[in-house]
Amino acid sequence: MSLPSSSHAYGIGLIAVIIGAAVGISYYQLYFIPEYNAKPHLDPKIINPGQTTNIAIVSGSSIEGNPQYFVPAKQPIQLGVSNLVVWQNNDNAAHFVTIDPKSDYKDRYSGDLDSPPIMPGKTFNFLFTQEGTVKYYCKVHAWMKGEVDIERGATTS
Ligand SMILES: [Cu+2]
Repeated sequence: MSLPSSSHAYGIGLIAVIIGAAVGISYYQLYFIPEYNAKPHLDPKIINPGQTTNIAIVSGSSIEGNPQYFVPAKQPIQLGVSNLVVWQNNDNAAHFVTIDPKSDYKDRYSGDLDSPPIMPGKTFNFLFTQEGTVKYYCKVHAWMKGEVDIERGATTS
């Protein structure tokens, strides 16, 4: 007498568990994973800073012993103010801007600092969105080294 009804309840319970699991998996795939992988929410001032910071790749940089390569070689920038950096290649050879592999800086918004070849007369932009010290170099001219020091800007919360 009680067996059929308990078996029926068991069946309903099992269906509820299956539906619950399906809902849970769907939530995980549709909402949790995309949210987890999404770019961080940033202060709009960091995404669109008021100023750009210009770094020149000077003429003769492909020759080791040139007086300068990246100018300024050491560049402070402020988040929300000047964190968009533009490298301008003023040399007659192609150059790269690549983060030093020993650096522990990893920009969650912009990804890796690893430019394509920057041709003569061309520029390369990178938006730094976190505090830190970034040492970089040119991967075809290892003597070309530079540094960007990203500091908290006055306007950043
Ligand atoms: Cu180079």
